[in-house]
Amino acid sequence: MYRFLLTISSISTWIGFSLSICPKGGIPGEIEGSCLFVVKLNGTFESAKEFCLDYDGNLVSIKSEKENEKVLGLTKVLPESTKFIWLGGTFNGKKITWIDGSSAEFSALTEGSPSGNLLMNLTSGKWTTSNWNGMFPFACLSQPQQDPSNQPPSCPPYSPCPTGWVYSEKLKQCYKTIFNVIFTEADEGCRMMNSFLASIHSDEENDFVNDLGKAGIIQPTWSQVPLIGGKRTGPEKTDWKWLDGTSFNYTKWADGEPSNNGNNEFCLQTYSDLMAPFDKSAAYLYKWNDEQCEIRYRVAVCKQAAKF
Ligand SMILES: [Ca+2]
Repeated sequence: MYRFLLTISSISTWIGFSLSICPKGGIPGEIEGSCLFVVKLNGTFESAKEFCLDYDGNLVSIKSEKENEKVLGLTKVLPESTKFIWLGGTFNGKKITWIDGSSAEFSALTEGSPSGNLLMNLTSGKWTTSNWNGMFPFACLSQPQQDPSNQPPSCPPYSPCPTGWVYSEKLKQCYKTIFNVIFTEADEGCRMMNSFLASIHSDEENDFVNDLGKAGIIQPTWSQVPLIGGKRTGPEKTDWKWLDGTSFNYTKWADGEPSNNGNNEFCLQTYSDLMAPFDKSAAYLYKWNDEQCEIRYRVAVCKQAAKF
């Protein structure tokens, strides 16, 4: 779907009509060609900002009551327990500044709010502020694609990966870590970025993904080591698939795994760090464990093919 939209986008800019990169669930923004969408991942203000940049956009700015209603409407896809989302502005105690440079004539900020980054209260639609590094879902506003005829001559793309992704030249793949996710959020988050939770096909790739996902400390519990893109399809040890559809032709199971404890271990993680529950034994390091999908993982690794 995403690739399809990109293709439409390049053709339509060529014929002088603009269309932005708009993930599933996105709706047109106020400016023609812009796209407004809500991201279900929990992120800090900074990581949310970075996520929107990948879409050639910013955390959303709100210029009218109508836009405020639009954003609030989009948040209906979020779990009911979600109380706030990040908006793309900061309040210094006197005035709001939007990241994208929009004018701050409209405001729904609750009176008496302290300085901090803007959050929308999903019960009231009013805004509040946060000056601590909380994790919340967020809304992005991507910009219309520029008409190439108005642009200076372009250089060839300098990176085989989108901004914020890590490139492996040997593997010809791009990788990105996302944080604080259960499986469904991670799966959806990767897909929104035109990728999948990572599959692993060689010792080299296994090392790369583990290096990327490690915290560098002895981990006290399973939720702290990375979630990757394997999914159990049945009760047998060999009943596994990769979400990206590639062949499950390489495995790196830790001793006694996959154990399918309680017949409820349908997801796959890799011990990127030493694990305190195993007496810190290095025998498990960089090896895999089947685990429950509902655990909130500290980190998950997404993967997509490099552009060149
Ligand atoms: Ca297990």
